[in-house]
Amino acid sequence: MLKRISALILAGATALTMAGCSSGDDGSTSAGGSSGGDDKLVMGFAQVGAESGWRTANTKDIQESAKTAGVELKFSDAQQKQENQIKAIRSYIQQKVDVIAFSPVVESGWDTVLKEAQNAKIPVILTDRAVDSKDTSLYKTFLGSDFVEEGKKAGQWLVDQYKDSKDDVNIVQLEGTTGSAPANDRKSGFQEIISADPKFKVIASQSGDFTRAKGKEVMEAFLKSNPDIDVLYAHNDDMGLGAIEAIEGAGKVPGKDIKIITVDAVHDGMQALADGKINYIVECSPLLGTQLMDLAKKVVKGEQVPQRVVTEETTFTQEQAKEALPNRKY
Ligand code: GYE
Repeated sequence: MLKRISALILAGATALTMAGCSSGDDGSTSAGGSSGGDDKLVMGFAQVGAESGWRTANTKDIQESAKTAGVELKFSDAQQKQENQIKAIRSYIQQKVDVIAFSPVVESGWDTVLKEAQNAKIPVILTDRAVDSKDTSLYKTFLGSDFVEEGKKAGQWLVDQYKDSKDDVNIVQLEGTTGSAPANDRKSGFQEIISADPKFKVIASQSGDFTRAKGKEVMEAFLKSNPDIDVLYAHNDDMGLGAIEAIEGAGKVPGKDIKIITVDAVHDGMQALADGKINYIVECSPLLGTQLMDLAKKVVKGEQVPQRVVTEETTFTQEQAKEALPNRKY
């Protein structure tokens, strides 16, 4: 208990440092609450932000899983800015947490801060998104989806849909955050599959930063400059949902005049799929919390863990979405 109180004081003292790297109130919070927490494992988690339904579900799951696992969680929200995440990680190093987990907003530029964590002997777990550091000893493991595979699944659905058509298929793409692993990989996986047939043409592709507002804005611009769009591929549900508003605003019918493929399968996306406004969703599960807590405990004990833990996920058609919706957790 004493240790817990002093940890709280320490958290309070470092809140000042944290204030510079987050929106303020969510700079550093503690979850946990199980009794007898003398030797409680302390995790510092540097989240990307709150840009999408996926992220909200992921944050909730991590916070709940920490509680269940008796892990004290220090949580920060970087508002999609790498410099904020770096500050949060440095603050966790100063606080001497037992383990640092984070979901890197972009892939590049992490070597220095990861080296600092390594020098301080604090193990790091990558959650959800990858880094492109050559030195893989800078982190213990990477838990998350295979984004290239997700892009391939999206491409394969399209190839199957248009297998009997000889006409060109004009595709517009709403990319995720520039430089992020899911944007890079979902784009390349998709491209790899559709490039087998030259009738598939990506006529416009731009970042919508994984948000609904940006998805809408960019889709409006696409619609203005391209009168003949057959397909929208959005790297997440939120951008797809924003784009649906733009399509309806332009007097077209989403899901019919323009076929829509998205990634994630969060509740609002699944609802739009069941309603016929989206045609296909590739699932990306945000429920990483339980596995993350297990890995953290092992890593802190010095046990061996696999270098890569890939999340299991599926795909949904409109019919499958209707069936799955009532039991969907997020
Ligand atoms: O698909 C998107 C979110 O990194 C897998 O980030 C995650 C992505 C997710 O903003 O909705």
